[in-house]
Amino acid sequence: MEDPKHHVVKPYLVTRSLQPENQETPIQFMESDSIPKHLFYRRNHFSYPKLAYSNYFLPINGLVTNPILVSLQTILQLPSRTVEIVLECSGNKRSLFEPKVFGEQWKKGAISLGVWKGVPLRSLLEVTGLKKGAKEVVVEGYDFGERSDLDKVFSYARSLPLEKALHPDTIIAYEYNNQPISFKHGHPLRLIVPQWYGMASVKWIKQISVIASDFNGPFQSIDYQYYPNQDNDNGAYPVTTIHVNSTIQKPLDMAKLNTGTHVIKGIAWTGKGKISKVEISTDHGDTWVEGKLSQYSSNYSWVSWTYDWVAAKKGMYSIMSRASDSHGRTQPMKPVWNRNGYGYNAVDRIKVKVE
Ligand SMILES: Nc1nc2c(c(=O)[nH]1)N[C@H]1C(S)=C(S)[C@@H](COP(=O)(O)O)O[C@H]1N2
Ligand SMILES: [Mo]
Repeated sequence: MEDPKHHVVKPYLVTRSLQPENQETPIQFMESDSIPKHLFYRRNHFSYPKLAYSNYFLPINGLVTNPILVSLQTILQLPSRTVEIVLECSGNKRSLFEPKVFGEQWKKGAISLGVWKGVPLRSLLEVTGLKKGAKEVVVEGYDFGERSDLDKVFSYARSLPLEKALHPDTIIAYEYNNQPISFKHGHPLRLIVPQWYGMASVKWIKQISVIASDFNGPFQSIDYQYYPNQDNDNGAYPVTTIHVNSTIQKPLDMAKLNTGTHVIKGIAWTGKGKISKVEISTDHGDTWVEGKLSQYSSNYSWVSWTYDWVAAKKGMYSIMSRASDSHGRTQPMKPVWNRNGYGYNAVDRIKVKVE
């Protein structure tokens, strides 16, 4: 007898670059509401860091009354918090911008969903206390390297305004989906910032510092800014909250289908409130019908949606999905173009041929 296990067909990460390693989740083939760690997209600016966990301590310093050096053991013993979040790279769907922009040419899979467990950053800042004038909390990772635009070595570091740093759901995470975070996703500790694009969720935390001014590291003041213009930096503003968005998972783009009923399905998510509706169009956006939304599994998760489409006539169809959230935000027909290609959230579209 043949072992049927030999014929199980599985999805894999899709490689965008190897050095550093950037890979996307095969989002079209994700059925569940949680992405297993081996299919979680990977976004790195540098080579993976080398660090010794055996004697890992986390320093928290700067404008605090009691600077501390916390051990991993101590962190694991503090009261924990669990958050299920959509982590989306702000460059997700960058390849769809027109005119095209430079950078990782992500398709639709620089996004994942799963459960993180850790200690609220707030709890640690309650231990250290904050001095007067404290404005931002800088989180630095262990990874570092050169940048093409500056002749110095930088580590990956980002700051949060105090308000976001002190939100109870902003956590220093040590587990993903009930297991220690895997190395490539930030072991032993990574920051998790719900509702903000992924750049905020710093992996491999080396140090946390409280500062009195706006942090101006290059991953904050040069990268992760929306630059509206091609030739100058006028009007730049920082990338923060995730835009309202949706992705069609089925059918696949350019699929050939029979006449008959087909389930159109996908996911929708937002960084503000919740998804209130997803509309689907099968006629180039002339008419729209509401899809059926699944239950929210938690405050910050995505929702799945479906629509039973009766494809009666042969021909080519353009299928679109358009999500709206409880803050009155709706996906625009055209994306807001910006030089670095962040925050793409135009209505999602595919084409199919019914024959
Ligand atoms: N230390 C460090 N943290 C980082 C990054 C990085 O390159 N180094 N990339 C950021 C970006 S841009 C994203 S989208 C997420 C990706 O997290 P993942 O690789 O676990 O998917 O991590 C963020 N945190
Ligand atoms: Mo990202």
